[in-house]
Amino acid sequence: MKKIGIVALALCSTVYGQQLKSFATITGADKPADIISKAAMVVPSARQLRWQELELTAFFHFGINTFTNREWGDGKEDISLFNPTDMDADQWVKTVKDAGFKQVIITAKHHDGFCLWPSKYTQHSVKNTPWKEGKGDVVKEVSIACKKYGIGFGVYLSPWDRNAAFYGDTKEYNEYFINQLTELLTQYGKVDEVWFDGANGEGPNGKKPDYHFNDWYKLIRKLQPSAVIAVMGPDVRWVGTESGEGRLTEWSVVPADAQMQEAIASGSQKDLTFAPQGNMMANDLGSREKLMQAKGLVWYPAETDVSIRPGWFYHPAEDSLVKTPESLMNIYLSSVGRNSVLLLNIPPDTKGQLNKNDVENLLGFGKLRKKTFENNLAKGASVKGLTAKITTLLLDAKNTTSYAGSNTDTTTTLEFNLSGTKTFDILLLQENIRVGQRVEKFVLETWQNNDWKKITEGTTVGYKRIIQFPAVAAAKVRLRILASRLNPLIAEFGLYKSVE
Ligand code: FUL
Repeated sequence: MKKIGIVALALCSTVYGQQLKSFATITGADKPADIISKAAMVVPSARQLRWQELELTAFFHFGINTFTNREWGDGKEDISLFNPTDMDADQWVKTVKDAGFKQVIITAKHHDGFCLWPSKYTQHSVKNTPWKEGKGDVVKEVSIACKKYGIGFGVYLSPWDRNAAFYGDTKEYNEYFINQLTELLTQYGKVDEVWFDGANGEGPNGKKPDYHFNDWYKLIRKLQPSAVIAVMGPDVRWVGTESGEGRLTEWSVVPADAQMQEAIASGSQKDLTFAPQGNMMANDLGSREKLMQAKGLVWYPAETDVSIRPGWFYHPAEDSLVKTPESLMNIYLSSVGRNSVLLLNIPPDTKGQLNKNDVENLLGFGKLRKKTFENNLAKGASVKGLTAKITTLLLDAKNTTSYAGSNTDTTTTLEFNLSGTKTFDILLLQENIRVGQRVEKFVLETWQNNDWKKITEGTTVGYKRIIQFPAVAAAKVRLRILASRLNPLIAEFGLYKSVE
């Protein structure tokens, strides 16, 4: 669709005494093996790491479209229609928090240009609506609720603005955009994510403005240095679908183009903006083959956005089409379980509340997920050749501790003697991404009738990999890492039984 990522630069971190960075350059002198080990040493920046560990973030699409029953407004709507009868941002945030979500993003301005906060720079905002006699501020109410419930707060600000009369004028529009962004970044406390969509239509003068992304990024880094900038931004990329399905092979390290190399060489990488190489929606973004053609490498992880309903905005006709807890669980498995963060949209209705069907299914999903993953059946297992202390690293539910194996071997076999026969149908793996993403191929086997039998297999792991398969009973299982970019660093091994 309209989301093509643009990447800027990243931070350095020290892990186990090594200086690890979220980008690397490749020179003509690098041999294939050097490129692969460089890729394995690229790590998330602090802000990317915090974001990845959230796992679940929520989107609230709310605005004039909620009241016109549309998905995309044209900017000409009568904004006196905006009048939530019982606005309750507390209910939105409490619900998602109770369902296990760790951050929210509010559509402060969608493509129609209507602002959910009383911006000084336009008349097309809540300040000119009957809601609270023009004294309301939805962005503020959401930010207050996020603080109250202790979860992250993010803003969606659509670059495409179908209301601004000067939208086609690059200079004027960018000034306007910077002013609006400044309001959002200075009036609501800490902002944890800024989400830019890639849609860019024509203004009334038939022209499309150039978006001055670099200026926007600099402003965000200055005013909210810990916020990730998503989709049309340097920190987080769009997974490429809106179905809730991520890639089976999902590398967080992808090629970046030559501009990055020049900027690093000139020592100006702090202001760097560079486009990732090629199509970020392609199926293969980070395989060995792709890396061989790269000029640079960057940590650029995937976010999977999907709506709980068919549309992004609330439509009464979709009340019966809210995704069930089971379907949300499948989405969790195919997004978070495929090395991505889930951004689930739950659109508030014309009352200004989440509809009861959405609330019920969301809480149902939260319960189902909790129940499914509350009991790691591998807990208490011993691992052949490992001490109890090392074994704990694999089973302590912490992705910060990991089993490293021999640093001269890119394969590993972990043979688990479970405490008795266990029945399971889910495998969960995590790598310690603080030191990079390495695993390329793995297989899970069980010991049955005096032989090892393959149960499931996969390629990448990254932050988290979850695979569901037909239930199997076994007392002995083994995980074989068949290929890895450096010695594999396995942070977690889990076996679970899905809830009936
Ligand atoms: C899209 C937009 O055009 C949709 O309306 C929605 O906001 C979605 C999250 O991104 O590109």
